[in-house]
Amino acid sequence: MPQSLSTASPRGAAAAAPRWTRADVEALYELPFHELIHRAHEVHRANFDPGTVQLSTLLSVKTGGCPEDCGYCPQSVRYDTGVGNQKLLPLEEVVAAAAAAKANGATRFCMGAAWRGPKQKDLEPVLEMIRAVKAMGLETCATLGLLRDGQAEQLREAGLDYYNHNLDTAPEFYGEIISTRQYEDRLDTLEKVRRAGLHVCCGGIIGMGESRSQRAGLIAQLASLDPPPESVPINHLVPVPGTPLADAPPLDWTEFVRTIAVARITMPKSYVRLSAGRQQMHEAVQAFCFYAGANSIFYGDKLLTTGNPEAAADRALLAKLDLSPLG
Ligand code: SAM
Ligand code: DTB
Ligand code: SF4
Repeated sequence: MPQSLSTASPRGAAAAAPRWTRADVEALYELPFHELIHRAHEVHRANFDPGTVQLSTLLSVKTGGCPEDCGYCPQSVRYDTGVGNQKLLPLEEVVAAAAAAKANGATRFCMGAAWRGPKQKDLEPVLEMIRAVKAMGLETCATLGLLRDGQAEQLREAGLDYYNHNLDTAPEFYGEIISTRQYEDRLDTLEKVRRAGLHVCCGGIIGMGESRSQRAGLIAQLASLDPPPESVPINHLVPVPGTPLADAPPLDWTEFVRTIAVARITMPKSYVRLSAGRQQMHEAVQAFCFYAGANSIFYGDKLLTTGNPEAAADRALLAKLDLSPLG
């Protein structure tokens, strides 16, 4: 067993910026299932209150009509998914949704737009939304695609706390899922976000037909960002009819739980979000994910265009598991 596995720390743990190689991460995946989630839970307890889960509510402020060709995404203009091309939501609707999210117990409000990236004229009204949501006492998050120079700074000045921008999969699998942009473009935006002083929310999608080694490649990339993202959304593919990944091969649930555990061990101080795909996931699997170190969820009956468990059902699930929302 490599040295790194006996201590649940990466090679060169004494160095300022630990790096996880793909081989290190693959070795974690290979551990016996219960050994892996036991280790992940220990790391979780050493870094977080294991009885607390952070709640983020999503709102799609600009839905559909996206020129990109991401093979998983119902919002691409290239796929016939029944998602139309809608205009940017008016500020009042966003404020009303944020107020409802806050009243329901969410602490963070995430605004998503189906853009390759915002033009300056697109950004202005989103800055207004961020100012308004921030003034309500919520943490703010936005996911708007690739950013140009200066845009991350404008978002920060408007009161944005987190920018979500996912690497989605391993570098060598990326080209099989998306052709309209490169992995490097995503890394470049993440760098801009970090330099502007925003918190980084960056994760990926599991279950797109990638191999275990490619799942490990994604986690190694995320864990090697310097510093690692504060928030790591692990999405289970929601297969949407009309998208190229509608018939992706099913993923065994243990592989998803392993991914959560591996994310927890390699990014011990990050919030690991059990993200898309919970509506299709048995509660028992979600419970395993929480035990393995997931400590954040999307909360509210909709993700961007697809469903999510009802808020009341999630409150009941958390209560059954004696988990409390982060206040
Ligand atoms: N357009 C922006 C972008 O691509 O960064 C922001 C919105 S985009 C919908 C945000 C993320 O949603 C994607 O990076 C992907 O991880 C996730 N996502 C989209 N469709 C999904 C699906 N069918 N299942 C799981 N996750 C999905
Ligand atoms: C993330 O990692 N997952 C969220 C959020 N960031 C923006 C989006 C999930 C989208 C699932 C498909 C849909 O609802 O359209
Ligand atoms: Fe567009 Fe984002 Fe969907 Fe890709 S994931 S098609 S960039 S909305």
